Amino acid sequence: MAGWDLLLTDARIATLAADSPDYGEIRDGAIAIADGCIAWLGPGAERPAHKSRKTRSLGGQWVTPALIDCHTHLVFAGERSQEFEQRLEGASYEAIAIAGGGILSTVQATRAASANELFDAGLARVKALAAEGVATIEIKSGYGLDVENELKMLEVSRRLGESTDLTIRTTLLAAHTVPPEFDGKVDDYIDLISNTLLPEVAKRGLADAVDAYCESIAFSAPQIAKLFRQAIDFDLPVKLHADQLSDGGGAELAAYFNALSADHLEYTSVAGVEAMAKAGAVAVLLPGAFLTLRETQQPPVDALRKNGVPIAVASDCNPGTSPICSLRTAMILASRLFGLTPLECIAGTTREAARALGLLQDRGTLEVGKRADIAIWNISHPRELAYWIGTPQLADLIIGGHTTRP
Ligand code: DI6
Ligand code: FE
Repeated sequence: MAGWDLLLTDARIATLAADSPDYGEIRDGAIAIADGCIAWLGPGAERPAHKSRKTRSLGGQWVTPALIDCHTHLVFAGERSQEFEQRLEGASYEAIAIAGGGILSTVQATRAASANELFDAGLARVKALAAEGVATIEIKSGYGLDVENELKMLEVSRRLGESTDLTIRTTLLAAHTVPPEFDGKVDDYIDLISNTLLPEVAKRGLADAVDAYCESIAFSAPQIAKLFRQAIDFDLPVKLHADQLSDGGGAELAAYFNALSADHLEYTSVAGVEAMAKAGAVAVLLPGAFLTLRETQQPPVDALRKNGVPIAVASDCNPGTSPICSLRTAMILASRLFGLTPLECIAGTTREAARALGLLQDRGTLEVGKRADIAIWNISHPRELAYWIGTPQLADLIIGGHTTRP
């Protein structure tokens, strides 16, 4: 055997492994890393005698799986503080969208921006997330809304993955809203996405999944079903913005297509939750959007728990409904606004977020064989990660076995 590359000793490990109780704590633990993966992990006293090129004592610091932000729209140009102000003066998100503002104003800015401008703006946001311990980020398109600009957004997202140590997963969200060119011709737009854009995206390997916005101000269930059938033909998994502003049967639609996740879910019914449970879809809760839209309708957290639906938490970083480039803030808000326990918040940004991206087999928990994506914290218990507001607690971030200083 070639030996280990790095050995972490004297660690308090929260493995978050699904079959461990609570945080999966290992006291006085050690983690051995080889070829970017966890080669051994357990109580230090049981560690096999094995050579390691480097050894680092953590002096009792806590480690968790690196965090995963499984729902963001962080590649965009411009900002929407004016719309934020309008909403506080009484206008609703839907009314602003219908009047041509909302998502469409970001579409205008994003179309006008060069790939390099979008890259620079995206990189700053990726770095902000990494500074809090995030090593994997999902980024959606959806502010281009034509072939050229959706491809531009996805290419920029791929470049962010190639230019940083982080893993970036990309999602085609061309069905985010109807572009002005297709006003009154929604079915034609769905055809363009399904028959022209999607095949090109699949051919060039630019997306890892396909998403859509199921809402009265966006797309109907039959329109999305048409797109999802095509996605599945191209072997792309689907996910859905579901029941955010009204119960449009989004959870049921996502379940029908075996979606990786259904996201938002404020208005989802118990029947929708049951359908998700049967399909094994993850519920991605987005408290940043709930807070910013000053929503009062709570997602059905108790029904999700009762039915055993896995719950993930994400930032939804976007300029309209969640101008929050901080996964720690999303965890904190999920505890305060939705009543998630600290353990649910942490599992929701590690294990369940990995599950929501279809990546649980190689990340999201600290277990032998998984990627060595490890966050080292200055805390006395992991529950503090959902407790302190505005307190940086990351000591170090190891990605693929290497220390990364974002
Ligand atoms: N729901 C959201 O919260 C974001 N997209 C979506 O479908 C909002 C995107 C935006 O307003 O720019
Ligand atoms: Fe979103």
